[in-house]
Amino acid sequence: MSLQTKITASSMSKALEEVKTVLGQDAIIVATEERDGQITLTAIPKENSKPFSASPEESSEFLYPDALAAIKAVCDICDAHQLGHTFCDQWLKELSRDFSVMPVGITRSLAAIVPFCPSWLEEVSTKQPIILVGPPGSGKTVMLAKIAAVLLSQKRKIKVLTLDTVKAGGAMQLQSYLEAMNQKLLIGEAHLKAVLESCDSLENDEVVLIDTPGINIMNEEDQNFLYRFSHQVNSPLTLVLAADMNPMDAEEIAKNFYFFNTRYLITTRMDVTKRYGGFLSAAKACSLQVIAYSNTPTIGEGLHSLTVDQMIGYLRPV
Ligand SMILES: Nc1nc2c(ncn2[C@@H]2O[C@H](COP(=O)(O)OP(=O)(O)OP(=O)(O)O)[C@@H](O)[C@H]2O)c(=O)[nH]1
Ligand SMILES: [Mg+2]
Repeated sequence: MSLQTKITASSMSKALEEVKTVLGQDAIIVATEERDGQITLTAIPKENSKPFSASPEESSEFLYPDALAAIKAVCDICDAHQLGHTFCDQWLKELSRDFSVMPVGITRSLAAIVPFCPSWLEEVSTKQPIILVGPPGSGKTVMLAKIAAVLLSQKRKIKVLTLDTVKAGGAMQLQSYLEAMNQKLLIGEAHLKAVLESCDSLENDEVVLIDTPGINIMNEEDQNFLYRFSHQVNSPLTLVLAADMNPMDAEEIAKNFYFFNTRYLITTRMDVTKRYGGFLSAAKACSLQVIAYSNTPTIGEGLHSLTVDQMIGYLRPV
């Protein structure tokens, strides 16, 4: 039986509202269509989406002598990092599956509710462009330059496009980072089609990188841009979120981006906060794969993959 529902409305925001009313706040858009000024969204309820899985090795550092000590550790972490009740309840529920073996570890259960994908950058394929999206000022452009630097250091070739012709100096910012790496920058939507088409014929080691303007998801014009853009690129997008966002805002923003085929998450500014509830809540709410983090504005350093063990290390109180 198909659980897909089609909703048609005269604008994107009306269609989204209707989808949320009919299928709930967490509904997932699987297809979009625009015809005669009408928007049709095909959506499914959250529980029918495929979850990502992860089963990391348990680090001996994060083992607790018994179930009670492990429960206390998880509750303390959730408290310290402003991870809400839903997050905490789901983590504890998952943790309870590990109570039959002593000592009790807490990493497997975290990885079961937040998908970590630390090998992403090594495995990134020529066929799939890296497309960074996110709210204004979240660190997209600096992150794109960091990814470019890492790929070049791995002797891979890059093709870089920015669509940020909105912010004064937006393209120039990226251009100056790329000039330091002796790389060209393509600027503007006029190049998008050709760049996307080239993905099929690129050599194995070449990767397409696309930077986008800051998107305020509360703004209808920005929503329309994201709708058109995600439709045109037809590849999963990567959300860049600052780690110092509060968890409720981060989750709401992630849910809105998820509607538009956003499937990966990079967090920036890990150096300016000690509370990491924001991006973890966002990742869990939409099963976004956490692929990397940044902890400095300096381009040549501070792009790291993130394993679940490292995450627990960050979360545990010193
Ligand atoms: N401390 C710190 N600052 C960062 C980090 N990443 C980015 N920044 C700073 O955050 C600010 C915004 O970074 P950008 O890369 O320009 O952000 P953006 O998302 O491209 O911004 P818009 O294009 O305006 O939407 C800049 O001052 C960066 O230097 C980080 O990991 N740590
Ligand atoms: Mg930018």
